[in-house]
Amino acid sequence: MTIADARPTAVPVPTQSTYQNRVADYWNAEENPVNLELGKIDDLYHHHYGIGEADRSVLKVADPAERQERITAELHRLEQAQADLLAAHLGPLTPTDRVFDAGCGRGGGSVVAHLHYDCYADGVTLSEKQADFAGEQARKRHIDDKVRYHHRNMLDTGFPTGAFAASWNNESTMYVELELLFAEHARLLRRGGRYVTITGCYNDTYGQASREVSLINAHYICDIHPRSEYFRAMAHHRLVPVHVEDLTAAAMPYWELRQEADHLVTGIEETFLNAYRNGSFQYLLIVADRV
Ligand code: SAH
Ligand code: GPP
Ligand code: MG
Repeated sequence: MTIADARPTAVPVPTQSTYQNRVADYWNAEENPVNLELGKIDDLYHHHYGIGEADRSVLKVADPAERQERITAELHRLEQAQADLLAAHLGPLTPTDRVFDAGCGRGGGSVVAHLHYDCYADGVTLSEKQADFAGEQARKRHIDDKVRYHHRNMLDTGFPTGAFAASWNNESTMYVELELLFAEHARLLRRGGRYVTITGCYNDTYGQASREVSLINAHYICDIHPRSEYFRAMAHHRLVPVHVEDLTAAAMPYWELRQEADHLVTGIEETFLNAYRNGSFQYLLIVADRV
């Protein structure tokens, strides 16, 4: 047989990869109190971590029920601060502008952006359950004319080219190949549009991914990228950084408080703290212009 005869067997390419199916299963099943109890406070449901100094006096509240409630509220305040920081970097925007929330979770980030700018927002998630939940939240707030959620792949959204004034990934870049991700953001953003990400990356200064980074990957079924890959892939896709901030120190108080929240811990807290402390992992904000 010659090479010319060796025809490949025709295997149909699935529209969603095996990996993406598994990610969707995770988010369809996810019901951690650390996410639902915090979200219930003001119906802003986040799937990201928090930043800023924590008020640790909540740990000293004598009544156990009140203590739990105060810790929950404090963690939510820190997560909200992270969402507000990201939203602040999207602007300025006008009420006719449209923004894209890539990997939107239960939808909190799009609501926050809408509250900041009164803009249109489109959130996409691989989880049908999350998209339904987020859509219901928008209906309850009577903002469903401007804030919409879609069960879609952020790498292949089907949205019109150049239609978006801003877009972001809040802790969702570690589920995709960055070259494919930034190609889609660059396509969707108009020239002069703004891209923002807050994400965890591994620190190339310390070589390859540490054991802690691997544990985090296994816990969430994700694949944390090295810091260098962000800038390389952005440069390939006309995304030029205007602001980069290492949020690692600002992220630690959240984890230190969460570690002591017996009613909310998931078991990953110590790993995050070790990863930050040993320098192998960083919490990063990147703001870029679509040129
Ligand atoms: N940005 C949100 C949620 C982060 S959790 C927040 O800050 O609250 C990660 C999210 O990424 C999940 O909703 C998951 O469904 C989504 N996700 C992962 N891979 C995706 C893909 N390829 N397309 C769309 N969403 C994806
Ligand atoms: C989502 O938060 C977690 C991720 C998107 C994956 C990992 C993020 C990194 C920065 C590495 P969550 O709020 O659903 O997580 P938890 O249930 O632990 O609060
Ligand atoms: Mg959470």
